[in-house]
Amino acid sequence: MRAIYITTPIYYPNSDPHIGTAYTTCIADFLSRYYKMKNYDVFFLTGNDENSVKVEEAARKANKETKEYVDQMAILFKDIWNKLHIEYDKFIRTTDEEHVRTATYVFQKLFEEGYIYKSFYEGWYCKNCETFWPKSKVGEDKKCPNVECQRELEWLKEDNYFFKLSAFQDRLIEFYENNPDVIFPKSRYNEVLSFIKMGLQDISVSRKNVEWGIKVPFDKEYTIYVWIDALTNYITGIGYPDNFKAHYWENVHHIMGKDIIRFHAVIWPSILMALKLPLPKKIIAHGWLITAGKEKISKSKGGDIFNLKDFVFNNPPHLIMALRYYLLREGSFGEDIPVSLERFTQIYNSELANNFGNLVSRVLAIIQKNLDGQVYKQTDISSLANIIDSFTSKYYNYVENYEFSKALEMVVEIANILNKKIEENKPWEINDREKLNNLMFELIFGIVNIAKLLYPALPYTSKKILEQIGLSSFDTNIEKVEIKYREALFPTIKNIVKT
Ligand code: ME8
Repeated sequence: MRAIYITTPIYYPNSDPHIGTAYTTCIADFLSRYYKMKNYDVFFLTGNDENSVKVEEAARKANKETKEYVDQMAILFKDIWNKLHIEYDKFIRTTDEEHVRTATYVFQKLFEEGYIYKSFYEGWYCKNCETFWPKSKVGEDKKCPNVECQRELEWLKEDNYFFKLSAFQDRLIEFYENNPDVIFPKSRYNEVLSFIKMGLQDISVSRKNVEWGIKVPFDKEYTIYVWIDALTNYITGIGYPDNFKAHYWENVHHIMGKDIIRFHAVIWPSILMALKLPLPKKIIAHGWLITAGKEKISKSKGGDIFNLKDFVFNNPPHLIMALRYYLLREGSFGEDIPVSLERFTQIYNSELANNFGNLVSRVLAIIQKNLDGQVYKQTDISSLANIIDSFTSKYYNYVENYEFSKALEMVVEIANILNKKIEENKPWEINDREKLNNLMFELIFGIVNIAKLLYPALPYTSKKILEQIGLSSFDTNIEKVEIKYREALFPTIKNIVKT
């Protein structure tokens, strides 16, 4: 059985997850369920990045002990992911004992191998972003170059531990030139490669006199820089070093927003080379969800019109499925995607309610009413099966190229074909029971295929479809179906959904 390891970034719990965080997590869940459906041995990791100064600050603002605060936030994140039907295999927290052990081990090992050394650091530092900025990026105003932040930078002067990033420049260039498909999309690949070719500087990997964080094992005055700690989560998650599940590591797919591609495509592979571990198979960077005014939706600037937390706690599962569908169906993966409640409602009504929902409801109603709730396979259905097969292989191709919207369009196409079949054959006018059975069986066969292909995006809906027709698996080799009950999958919504 082929294995695959899928990761999301670990999120800073300095505020509630929002629609942008949900976007990455839904994509990872889609891929994870897709590969499970294709019988891969999947391990899906998500979690929280807790050892950050901004998390400590958020706890202070909330008048809580940092530990108490991160514990509560971890519960909230898990609750929200559960509501969104995110089926992760492990939720990692960087305060977990096993992670502290791994991060410490990694730092020690890099030091022993000569990749970490102590030196004097002087330069611009943003406390909020925990980022060291090169002089070339810093303007006259000495504000953080991150447009979302723009806080005052501080001139940091301290002895620090450095990681020899510069030593990996040539090896990274060679790796990416030989493996141009590791980074998706191509535009990010080009960006990363030209960044490396401009020359890599060694980076500071510790902070002095910062209390909250993992201590440098051989010098307790220092904590390990949050990004080194955070990136290490991907190997802690699968047991490194003592119980390392290397078969997952061989095929790891890291998914993230474009904002953090350089950490993942430059620093992380260098650390892996230093540890003599294989490099990631895929580094997949999506675009940002943006507001109507084209601003990135973010914790600091807001803009989450869905208000994720309220949305998932106050809406029924079919609307939560609709949110997943909307995120996967809208825009083009890799590009920025404007988010609007109008588009959500439009997609909901046209594709979920009027296409899939209506199809299932009509077919089940006719079978219940005119065929005593049962249909049997009596004729050859290979002509429809072939059409569906061809859409299915396109769907597989699209998913494996991260073209989620086009993949879902293939399912819409199958539903269109089935709906058209109903309109053309007018089953409500067919009196011949056998003829009606054969038509309805074909439609049911199509619906089972739709349920299967919708599963990665809409797991709840997909199971509801199977339940209603009394099946327990997506095996499309069916001989007989008996309708168990009928319930609208997506009742039409008239206005923009308000929570
Ligand atoms: O960066 N659109 O955590 P973070 C799409 N802890 N995705 C968005 C988004 C938006 N508007 N806003 C956020 C960190 N995201 C580090 C990561 S990993 C070793 C450490 C998503 O809480 C997107 O995946 O700031 C982005 O990369 C991530 O949230 C940043 O989350």
